[in-house]
Amino acid sequence: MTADKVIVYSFPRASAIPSQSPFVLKLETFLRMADIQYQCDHRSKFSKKGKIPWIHCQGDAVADSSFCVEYLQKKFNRFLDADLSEEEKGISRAFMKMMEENTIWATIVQGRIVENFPWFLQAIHVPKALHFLLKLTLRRKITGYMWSHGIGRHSNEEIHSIGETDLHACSQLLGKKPYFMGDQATVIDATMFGFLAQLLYDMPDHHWTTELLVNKYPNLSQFCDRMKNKYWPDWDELLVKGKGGSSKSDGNENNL
Ligand SMILES: N[C@@H](CCC(=O)N[C@@H](CS)C(=O)NCC(=O)O)C(=O)O
Repeated sequence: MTADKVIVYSFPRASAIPSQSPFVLKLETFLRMADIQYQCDHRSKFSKKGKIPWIHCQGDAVADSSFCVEYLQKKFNRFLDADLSEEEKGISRAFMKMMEENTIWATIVQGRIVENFPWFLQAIHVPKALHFLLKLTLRRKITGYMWSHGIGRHSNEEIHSIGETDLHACSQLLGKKPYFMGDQATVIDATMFGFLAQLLYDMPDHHWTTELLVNKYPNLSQFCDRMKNKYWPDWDELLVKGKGGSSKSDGNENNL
């Protein structure tokens, strides 16, 4: 790996989407939008805070995707939100945090881990022999997070309605615009893509969230396709074919 490149620590690539972590997909999308060179380390190395993603850049280690985006904007002088008004910045902030702290649990985590754990294990290519163990460890840990958050205390129907209400709000905010804040892509678009793309491209078959995006909120699915085509021309090449995610590093991914 080259020392002057940003290194993104992440999970192995997956077969339906370059990263099944919405936070990694958000960060990589931001790097591509800002035209910053980066390389991924897919060995599932967690940050000191115990989370993925995190980055190394010119001797600095930065953990948390939002702190990474903040740091990178300053470091490379690429302020994607520079033309937004203070009101637009406030709206962006609120929607990004809704997605990262609320919608994620009601849609991605509920849909993959709580309701379809066997599908999830298959999607991350875990051998069958380990399924029971992971149900006792990983699934239990994540349902514990949901309990502590509070959302895990609701019924499945209530959780779905929270997710749908959030997605409705996203669809309303986007409206007919190409990007969430207008004609130019800004930081909120990286975040929205990181999360909505999970729902559109990598959920169990006919999942209610995918159906919502395709049938009820087509502006959101068109947004995902637009972002994917513009910033991820190498999307298909990065997908893992066959068994097992790629654990090698891949570089120059943002050479568009
Ligand atoms: N706020 C963090 C959230 C990152 C996050 O939750 N990552 C998950 C993977 S998608 C993780 O590392 N989970 C491990 C754990 O919570 O134990 C960010 O924006 O980077």
